[in-house]
Amino acid sequence: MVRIFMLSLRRLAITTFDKSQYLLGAHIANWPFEQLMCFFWRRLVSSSSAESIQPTAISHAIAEIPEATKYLASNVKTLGLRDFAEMSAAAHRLLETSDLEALKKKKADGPNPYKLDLVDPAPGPDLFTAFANQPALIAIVERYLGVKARLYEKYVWLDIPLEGEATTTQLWHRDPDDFRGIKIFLHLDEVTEEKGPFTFIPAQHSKKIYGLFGRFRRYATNRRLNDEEMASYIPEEFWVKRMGPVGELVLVDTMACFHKGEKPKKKPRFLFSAAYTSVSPRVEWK
Ligand SMILES: O=C(O)CCC(=O)C(=O)O
Repeated sequence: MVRIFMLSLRRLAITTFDKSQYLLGAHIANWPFEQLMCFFWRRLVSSSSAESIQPTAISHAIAEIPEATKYLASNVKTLGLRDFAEMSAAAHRLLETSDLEALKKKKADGPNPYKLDLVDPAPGPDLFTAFANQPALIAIVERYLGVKARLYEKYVWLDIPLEGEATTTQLWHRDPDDFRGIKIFLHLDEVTEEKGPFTFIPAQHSKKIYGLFGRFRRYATNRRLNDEEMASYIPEEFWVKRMGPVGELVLVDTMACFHKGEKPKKKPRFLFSAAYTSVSPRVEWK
């Protein structure tokens, strides 16, 4: 009975939040409102006690993701990330030893055939998970989220050039996973224009069009936009393309910033990525 009551409240909280954001667009999608909603959200839907959502590593954060832009561009050295060389070497070994043709076949009929996963995204006892869970990264993420962070997936991605139109993650979108959430995109090889860089629109520009189309933060009904459509709302001069050498990374709130991976033109892009939400995200991945 209590469970049904809590689930109904959860439903109500989601609907109210989405509806109000949709109707009022950017005006209501501001920090105090989000904080208030997050506060009630976690208390309504989470079985976690208040202590279990407290950030753990926040005091060690050596950098901050600004609230206005909701992204931080940096590199592994500046952020003091450890074990990058080992993680990168392991990723490159995987690239050399993986059966890429078999991976391509496996992905061929799926929604994003161009994105080859070289590791299982689920966190596990491996060095990719350990890299993503290191205190220096968790501290920055928790400082931004304001609550304990959970790594929900990590990726070693090879994005390959394929014929055809841009699709799924190659179109402009925001992620639906939680009210606030961070993804990191870390170069395992130099990223150039022809490899299809990660591209995003900082939050202060993205939020101008939250209320213009689709239902706010709803994956299923959220329209994805091609470049032409996006340019008609937010001019290209506000788009940020992440190109640069090995070890560069960007931490982005992908729930708040429109983003996409450009279609690789000639060469594949090799990237490490990790995604963090609160411990009780609004969308639970299976
Ligand atoms: O491939 C990329 O750079 C972007 C991937 C993406 O859109 C996502 O992880 O949500």
